[in-house]
Amino acid sequence: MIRVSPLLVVPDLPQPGRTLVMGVVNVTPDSFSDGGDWFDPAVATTHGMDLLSEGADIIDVGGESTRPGAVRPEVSEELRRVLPVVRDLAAAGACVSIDTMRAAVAEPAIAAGARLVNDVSGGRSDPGMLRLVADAGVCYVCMHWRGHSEDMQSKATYADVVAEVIAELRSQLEEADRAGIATDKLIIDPGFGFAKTGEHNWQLLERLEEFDVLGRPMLAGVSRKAFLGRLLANADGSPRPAKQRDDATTALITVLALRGVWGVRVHSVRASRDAIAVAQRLLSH
Ligand code: PMM
Repeated sequence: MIRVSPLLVVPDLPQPGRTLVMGVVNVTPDSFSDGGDWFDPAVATTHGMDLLSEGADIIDVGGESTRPGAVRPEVSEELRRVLPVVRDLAAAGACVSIDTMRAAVAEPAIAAGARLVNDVSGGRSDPGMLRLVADAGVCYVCMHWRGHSEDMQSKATYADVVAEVIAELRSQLEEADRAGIATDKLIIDPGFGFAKTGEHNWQLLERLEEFDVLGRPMLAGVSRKAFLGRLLANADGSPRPAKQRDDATTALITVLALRGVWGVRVHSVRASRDAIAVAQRLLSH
């Protein structure tokens, strides 16, 4: 049987008593799997409401693509994309997370109702981010990160990926602590696909329980990622297109839920909830 970590909880965020589901709303023209689908803020808000009705516990709103090679938008453009969506979803009662590396985006998003800052740089991109989160008193996803998308894959070199990601996350958590973020507001994320090859991602998944040493709940973002596309490659070697990776994503969500992961960040909410229900049933005895 798969080893199961205890299900940790984060005060101020939903506590459904199972792995929680964070539904992705990318208000971007260029995200790798759904770029352009929800680029209009009104369409993005409707999509967020649909994900809520499918059972999402948190809606993660982002306005910057982090696909390898992506060019960063201006701050004003990122704000234009995300703020109306955060405001309208929060006003409708959703628990909203803002996916940004910029304090200048996180601050107005928090004012508009976001309760969680999802910073894929884990405080390494914007020197003002950790202090802002500490002062606002909101929860914070601290993801393992080695650099911006344009050249992050050149940094995917490790002797032992699991040990190094844990060590680097530990120092990012220490910086968050020094900035004044309360420990119980911190969530870790190994950063699947960020400065990692497919093989690195599989090793992290195989040895996920080693992250228990950090003592914090884990969010995992594996949905539709390229390592699944390569696993499911066609006979000619071409990777499976992103939108046809949802079944494999769901299989992996079952494994993550059995391991007691705190939350999963996914595009397909209903399927993930079903996978988690299966895992919950197996874990209940
Ligand atoms: N991956 C993406 C964006 N944001 N946030 C967290 N915490 N973890 C992730 O793995 C993560 C993220 C990229 O995926 P997308 O383009 O489908 O949003």
